[in-house]
Amino acid sequence: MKTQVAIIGAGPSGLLLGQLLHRQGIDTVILEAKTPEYVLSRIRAGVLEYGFVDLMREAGASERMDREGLVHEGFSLDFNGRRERIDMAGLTGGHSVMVYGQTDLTEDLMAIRKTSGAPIIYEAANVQLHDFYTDAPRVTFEHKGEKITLECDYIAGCDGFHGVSRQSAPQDKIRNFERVYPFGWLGLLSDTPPIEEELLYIHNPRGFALCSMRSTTRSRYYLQCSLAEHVEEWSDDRFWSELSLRLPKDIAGQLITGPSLEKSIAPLRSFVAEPMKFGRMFLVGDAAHIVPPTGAKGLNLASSDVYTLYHALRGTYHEGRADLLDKYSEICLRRIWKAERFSWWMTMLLHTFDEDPFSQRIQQAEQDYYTSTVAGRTTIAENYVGLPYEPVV
Ligand code: RFL
Ligand code: PHB
Repeated sequence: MKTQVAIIGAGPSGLLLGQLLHRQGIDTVILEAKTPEYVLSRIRAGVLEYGFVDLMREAGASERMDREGLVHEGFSLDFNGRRERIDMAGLTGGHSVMVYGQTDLTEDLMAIRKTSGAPIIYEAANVQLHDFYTDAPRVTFEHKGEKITLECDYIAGCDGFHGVSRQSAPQDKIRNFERVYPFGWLGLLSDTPPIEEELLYIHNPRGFALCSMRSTTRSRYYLQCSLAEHVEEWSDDRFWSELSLRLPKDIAGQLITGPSLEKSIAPLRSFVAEPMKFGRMFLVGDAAHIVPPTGAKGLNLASSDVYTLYHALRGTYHEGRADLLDKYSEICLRRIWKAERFSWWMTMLLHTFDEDPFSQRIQQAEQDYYTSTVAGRTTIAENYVGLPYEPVV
């Protein structure tokens, strides 16, 4: 089997990259370890930066998103009952975000891949990357009991944090940066109308809470929880009563509860691997970096990596610009570290820590300062809508 770009992983990164390259006449084969149903069962992101929205349009994959996605021009922060709205559009010259679930977006990209006829192999087992420091990289895998070799020009490692691509990089050539946080997020999805029209991030002595949504009839809520807790210990009733206790008092009565469609706990982590290029193998999205979800940046960073690799590959194949791929890592990392900083900072600003009194007062001062000045609110707004993508030239 032969292709130009072998893509490992059919999450949003791999599918979007595949579609953009397909439209440029560049051949790809996508290898995915799981089934399509499994990939779609993971409930994750919901907030898309305008840069991601534009890239979905460029990929010709935006029809349903443009029809059903909710454009949000602001969101609110609540500090123990003191509410501050961040007017994203007003503070950034008109930028907004799109609320549209990762599940729907992945489903759209899967459907387009199917229509395009470009190959995607689900349940590819024992995927291994070879010879990516030569001009003839290979990927081997097993499918339906058969051992298959895929020859290619380049490998795009879009296989998430636990994938094989990052692990295949030579250990003496990679450096990892990491921070773990002493809590997780317990998420619940339900077919109930959202408590408010916009997202609400809540700092409360009982712990952080987030009111988000997927549509006008489907809500997504999160609670800060301890890492020792198990999801089975959280009945729906327990979740709703804890959320009510953390909601601002003036709106707690408006909460509409219902049976959960999904409930899960995610640990919070910051992680970056440097570099993101190893010969002819490139790390993309969660394969290279993780952020705590407080800034809604994970999927959006995957999108800017895809944008950069797509433009570098297009320049290489269509204009003979071999230099562009060498810039991939540095262009991506400049944006990644800024999003890492914002996600870390939002996490520190909004969660409840078991901290000394001095640190607690500093947190209060940060909350106060950043929301009471135009400069502070602008900083939050411009990071939340997404910093601009760097041109690949
Ligand atoms: P994914 O989505 O993990 O997809 C990787 C794919 O690779 C497959 N794979 C393999 N395939 C072949 N061989 C192997 N050896 C393989 N190993 C793995 C996997 O099965 C999978 O299908 O990575 P990708 O595409 O880079 O996408 C990243 C995003 O999924 C992630 O950043 C976001 O979900 C993060 N995130 C959020 N991001 C946002 O931008 N906005 C948000 O509002 C937001 N909220 C969230 C989030 C993540 C969360 N969790 C659970 C981590 C909320 C939560 C709770
Ligand atoms: C979500 O809707 O899943 C979501 C929204 C905003 C975040 C994190 C997650 O910061």
